[in-house]
Order: sequence, then structure tokens, then C-alpha cells
Amino acid sequence: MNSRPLKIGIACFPLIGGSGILATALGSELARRGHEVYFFSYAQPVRLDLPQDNLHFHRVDVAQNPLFPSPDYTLPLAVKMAEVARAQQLDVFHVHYAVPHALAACLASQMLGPSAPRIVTTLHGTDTTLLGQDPDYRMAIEHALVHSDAVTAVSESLRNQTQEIFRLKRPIKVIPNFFTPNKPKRSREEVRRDLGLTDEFLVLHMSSLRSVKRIDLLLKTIAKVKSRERVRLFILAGGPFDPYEPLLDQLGIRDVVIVRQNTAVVDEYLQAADAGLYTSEYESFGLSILETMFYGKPVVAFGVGGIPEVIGDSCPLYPFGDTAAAAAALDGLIESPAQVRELGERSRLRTIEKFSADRILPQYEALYRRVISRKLHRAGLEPATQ
Ligand code: GMT
Repeated sequence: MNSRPLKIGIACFPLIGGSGILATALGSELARRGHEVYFFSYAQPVRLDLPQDNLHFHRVDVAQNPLFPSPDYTLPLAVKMAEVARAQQLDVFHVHYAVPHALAACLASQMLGPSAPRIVTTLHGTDTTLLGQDPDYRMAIEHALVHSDAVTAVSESLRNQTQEIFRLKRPIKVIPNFFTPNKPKRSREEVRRDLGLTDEFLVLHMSSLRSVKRIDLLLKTIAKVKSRERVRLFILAGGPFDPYEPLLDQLGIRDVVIVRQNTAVVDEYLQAADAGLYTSEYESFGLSILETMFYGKPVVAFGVGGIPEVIGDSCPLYPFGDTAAAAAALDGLIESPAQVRELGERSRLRTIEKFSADRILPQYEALYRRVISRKLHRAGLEPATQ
């Protein structure tokens, strides 16, 4: 088996959102393993530390040409991907999210002809579950999926849903997300002091706050906690919290909730927390849940989408919308430090066993090599490995 380092182009969204965070972590891990990685996005991804050996970032300018009625990103992205692929002889485009990244990769590939890199598309959720149902996008997504050399999904649940929506003839490979913690810069005590805490039970929620996250249910759950004076809900918000401000007063929980905006480095807050609370109505995976579990914190969540695959039997799950059950679970944890330790440790062990970089990276590397070998085989240069 050929094990030369690969040249991989990664296109992703740069913002605080699971797909971009995962793509950034993947690129960094690949670079650490000796591969050469080229990121494409309209801004530097929030968790991408540069400079780093083997890591390159190519900013794509959104075209604001007065000839066009609206700005265009897909074409400049495709052109930049094609230019860099040609100059650097990339082996693979690994694109995260079908729209616009997989479509830009298809276009770049057509521009380059037979020497084009192979295309690996990773689906993260809403590109299938929402856009896949949108008649304005559906055919384009289908085209990108059919013309990718491999398609992966981050959970069985998302794979099944994608197959249901698109009825593709091709296989979709499940490669779950992974997480690599960064050493926190401040101690647990320092962070808690900074948040104005003494011995309160700190419940962490990290998300984009998009409507699918059901922040209304998050706040209602906290409002139902019996030991309210002993609990604080800490929200690391990747989107505006203003729409939920009135609910804080309606539920009488203004004193209980702390909100911090757009924090890229989450490790020190994960370390400072006692448990995680996630009330989404859908998650294809739930990267924040995985991050919480990695830090040995129990998670209270509803059993929707891919969440049961992430949590497994490390913590109990609750039916969607059952805020009373979620609040009772938090009360149980507040009352029992032993239970917090036990569930937290089970969560931590599960993440190491199933979702560490060492478990997941070889799966992507093997996939890249497989699609590359198929290309060489087609060109008559080397026998295919499968
Ligand atoms: O859900 C978000 O806020 C962002 C979104 C994205 O695409 O960036 O997250 C999706 O991808 C993550 C990484 O694979 C998954 O952990 C999230 O569950 C998924 N979100 C949804 O399915 C709603």
C-alpha cells in the first residue's frame, strides 16, 4: 500500500458551527500526520491556528461585481480550488457540506479534466435534512453526491436520512466526528471565579443558537430545576442571544443564566463545567455533546437524530421536549456528585474508545487512498486496492 503523504484541499465554512470546526480539526490532524493540507474558505476558520507546518489557507473573495445582482461565492471558490489543485497537484478535495463546497469541487474538477483531484464529500446534517428537501437546491445536491468519488456522513442516522431523501444508488460511508482537546489556558478555579461562581453547579450549553437548537426548551428546562439557587446555566453562544432575552424574565431565570458570545476556544469552559445540557430537536451528530463528554462531564439531552450514537449508554437520554425529565435529571446530578463522576467517566471513556483522532483519522486516510487508487487504476497506472 502506497503511504506517501497526501495533498488534500479542504473546503469548509469558517464560522463557529460543527462542520467548520470538524473540518478544521481534521485538517490540523492530517497536517500533524505529515500530509499537506490546503484550506479554502472566505475567512480563516475560527479554530485554525496559523502558521503551522503543512497547513495552508487560501482565502476566497466573494465576488461583488456590479454586473451581478447579488454576490457570488461558488464560482470564485471553484476557480481558487482549481488553481491551487493545478499548482500543487492536489490528490483530494475533501469538502464539508454539499452546498456550495461539493458543487464547487465538481466544477473545479471539470475545469481541470482528468488530472483533477478526487472528491470526498462529507455531509454534516442540514445540507441533507433541510437543503435536500428544498426544491431550489435538491437537484444540485444530488448532482454533487453522484459526482463525488466518495460520500461520508457523520452518523448512521444522517446516512439513513440522506438515503431516504435522495434514494442514491451509491453507498454512503459513516465516519463519525472526533475531538482533540486543547490544553486549557486557565485553571477550572480561575474560570469559575471569572464567571462569578463559588460552588454552584455549572451546566454548559454550546451552540449556534439556531432555531433547531431549541433554546426555548433549554431555558424551560433550567426553569424547572428544583435546586435553582444552586445551578447556573452557562451558554457559549455562536449566534445572537437577543431573541431569548424576554424569555429569561418570563421564566424568572435571569440570575441563573450567563451568556458569552462567539468564543472559539472552549476547553477552559468545558473544564469549568459540571454537566452539559442540549435540547435540540435535531442533530445529525452533536459535536458540542462530544466535546462535553471528552471532558468527563455527563450530558443531559433528548434522544434525537444521531445523539444516541454519540452518547451510547454513557448517560440516559430523554424523549424530545420532555423538559421535566431533563430538569429532574439535572436535579439528580446536583444532588449526587458520585453520579456526576460516574456518568462523566463513562462518557469520557466512550469518547476515547470511539471518537478520538486516533480512531477516526485512519478511516479518512484509508478512504482518500482508496479513491486515489481507483483514479490511478482508471488511468492504467496502478492496480486498484479494492
Ligand atoms: O448545527 C449547527 O449549529 C451547525 C451545523 C454545521 O453544519 O456546521 O452542525 C451540523 O454538523 C455538525 C458536525 O458534523 C454536527 O455535530 C451537528 O449535529 C450538525 N447540526 C445539525 O444537524 C442540526
